[in-house]
Amino acid sequence: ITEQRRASIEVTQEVLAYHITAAEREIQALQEAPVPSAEALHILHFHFSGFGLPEELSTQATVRMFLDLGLVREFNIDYRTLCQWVLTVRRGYRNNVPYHNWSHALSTAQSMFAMLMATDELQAVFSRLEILALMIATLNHDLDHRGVNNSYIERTQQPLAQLYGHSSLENHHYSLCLFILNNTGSQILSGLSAEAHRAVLLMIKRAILSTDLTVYMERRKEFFSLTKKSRTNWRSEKQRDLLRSMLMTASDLSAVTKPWPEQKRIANLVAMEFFAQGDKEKEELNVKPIDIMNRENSKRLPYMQVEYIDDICCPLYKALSRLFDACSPLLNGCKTNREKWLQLAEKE
Ligand code: 5BB
Ligand code: ZN
Repeated sequence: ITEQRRASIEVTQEVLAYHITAAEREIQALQEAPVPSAEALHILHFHFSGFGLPEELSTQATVRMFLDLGLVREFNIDYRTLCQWVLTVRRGYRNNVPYHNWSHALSTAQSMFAMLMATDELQAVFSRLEILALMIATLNHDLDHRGVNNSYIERTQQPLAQLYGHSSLENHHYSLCLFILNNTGSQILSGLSAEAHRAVLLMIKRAILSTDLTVYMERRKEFFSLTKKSRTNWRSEKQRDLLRSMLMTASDLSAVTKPWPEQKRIANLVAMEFFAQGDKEKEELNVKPIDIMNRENSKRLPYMQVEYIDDICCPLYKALSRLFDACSPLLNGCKTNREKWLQLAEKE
């Protein structure tokens, strides 16, 4: 072994040790920080926005949700383990993706939290274990998103597509979620019995896979008919599973329910991500991207949002509001934004 090689190994070890210490310090800082109340963090409101929230506060807000839902107590979650788990999940998102990043994950989890806290009925429908599954699922549901959709991954024959065949991304998000839960130091489920552990993982998997919009479009018919005919029986596991998946989508798409400035900001991030994929398709695949991903259509964004709201978002928030009156602010926000987009579309 040469002197030069030995020196290079030493440098590598130093760099590694530095990173381990930095991560360690961050865990410790979160563990020792007093966590602001839900009121102080504004996470009980449907119009919450994480925009401009420092990263430390975003992780503290996550810890606060687990505390206030009684999950830490109920499942004997070790506090330091929870801190490491949250920080690892945060790091599992890519900062260079405009929309599908940690901020979207936090926003999705917060929407779920706000719905659960706003309605005693929802808390009565679900067991603590189901609530634990929903919170873990929302926070993890887009882990390692690359800013391109399933269709792009399939068409470019990436390993992910070959691995799963369908819902490639969502399967990947779940697989990473499981990896973090099994990782030494972040095993927040270690206090559960083997049976509860198995049950919660299955619910998390089903919840994350249900965030594929094509799955939502398929399953929502049954949900809408349930809500219209008042045929709900929440003792049925099949119906609760359906409700959990609809709540996942309602949380996932909640940007559309936010006050107008936030909705406009988010829609622009979504457009940025769509157009970047369109650019790649032009360059790498030599194909004309579909309308929503084609930069040449950027003028039609307001019109596309109206369609998106009418076809995908509004029906869901309408159905949810029929079941749970406390969710109607989501529907109202959605309707207000529709009017704003329509005004813009008509100006064109
Ligand atoms: C949505 C379903 N998609 C398969 C085809 C396009 N449609 S859409 O026509 O309803 C549509 C939705 C068109 C344009 C859109 O945004 C233009 C900026 C949107 C849209 N989708 N607008 C949003 O504000 C948001 Br949030 C979303 C959801 C984006 C996440 C969906 C990512 C799925 C990747 C597979
Ligand atoms: Zn999402």
